[in-house]
Amino acid sequence: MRRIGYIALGSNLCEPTKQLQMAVEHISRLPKTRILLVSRLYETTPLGPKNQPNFMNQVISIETGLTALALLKSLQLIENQMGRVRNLHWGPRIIDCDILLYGNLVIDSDTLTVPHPGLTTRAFVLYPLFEIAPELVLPNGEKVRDLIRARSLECCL
Ligand code: ROI
Repeated sequence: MRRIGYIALGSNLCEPTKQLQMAVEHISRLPKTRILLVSRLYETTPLGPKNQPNFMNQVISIETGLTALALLKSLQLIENQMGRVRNLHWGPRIIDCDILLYGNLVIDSDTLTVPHPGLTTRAFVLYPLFEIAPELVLPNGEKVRDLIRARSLECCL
């Protein structure tokens, strides 16, 4: 079964713009997967420790025949191939590829939570998501449009 997925990308190390480009290229080469839409890049101030560089953030949509778990594993492999090292919690990173949404599925397992728990509160995710999917409705019925409007999110962009 093919589903529409939304992936958030973030980087604040080693030329973040290039890292995001490379991540999109890697994702475009995944089996049974094609990229539908790519948001522009958003420069954002870090959530978490402030003594790190600003982030570049982006959201893309894909159509994929991979299962959610296979997609997660593939994205983790891409992160590792691109030199991501997991050390500081909420520290700087070369690349982050997070599954925001996977079709209309709600997944709450040890390894994967979808929709992504940060989706509804993080401006650096909501704005690029809204750019490429202004009419998007979450599995619980919430509209991305309303999340941005109602919370009058402090804009970190
Ligand atoms: N802050 C911003 N602005 N963008 C991110 O992608 C991001 N990713 C993270 C933490 C460190 C929580 N902060 C972030 O993982």
